[in-house]
Amino acid sequence: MFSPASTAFVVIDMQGDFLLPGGFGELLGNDTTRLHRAVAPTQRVLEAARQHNLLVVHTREGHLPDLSDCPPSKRRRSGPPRIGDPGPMGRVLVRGEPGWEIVPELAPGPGELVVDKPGKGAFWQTPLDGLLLARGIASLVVAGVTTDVCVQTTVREANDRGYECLVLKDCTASYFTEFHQATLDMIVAQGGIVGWVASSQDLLEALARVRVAVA
Ligand code: TIU
Repeated sequence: MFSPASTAFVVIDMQGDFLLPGGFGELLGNDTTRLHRAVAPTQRVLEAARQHNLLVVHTREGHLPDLSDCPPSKRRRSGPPRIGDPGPMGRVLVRGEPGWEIVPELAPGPGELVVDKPGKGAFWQTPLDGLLLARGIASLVVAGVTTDVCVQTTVREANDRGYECLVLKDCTASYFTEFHQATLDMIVAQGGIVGWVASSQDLLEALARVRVAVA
């Protein structure tokens, strides 16, 4: 049971480096249109989350300009171009560079949390767990990219910390269609071993019912 007061909407890494032409993802040979299709549904849920006063959390994957928070193993396996190398959108996955910014359609609003993370998971070396606990959050509705990398890692981290997670299938996306579906299947397998999956429409309808119930 997800109650709006104890639910956060978590939007993972909706950054130019993953979503836009000229970003890291495309430089690695990926088709960014596969990811960009998650932006419009996520925008609709973001608007609804704001209307219903859900806590909204945005995450950004990125590294310090001196790359001191980037394990050499991660950098070695990150390209070419590698993390920190120059590209059309600035240095790849470096904090403060144009490609690291969240895309304008999903820009964080006033009062929303923005969590910078050096890893794939949003809990590793970030204050996220403490921020959620301090606000009484027990459930996460999750959007973002990519389903099989940062979304999956974050949801597994959250599950181990006791959060109920609902992943929105049309608000997440992968460069690999089959990995997107496989990740969603893995999450709900064995009675929800990692969490739950629904469409953004399911969530919007549920939120509308809550509003009727409290009106
Ligand atoms: N945010 C995220 O998923 N980072 C990645 O590196 N994803 C890839 O799919 N490469």
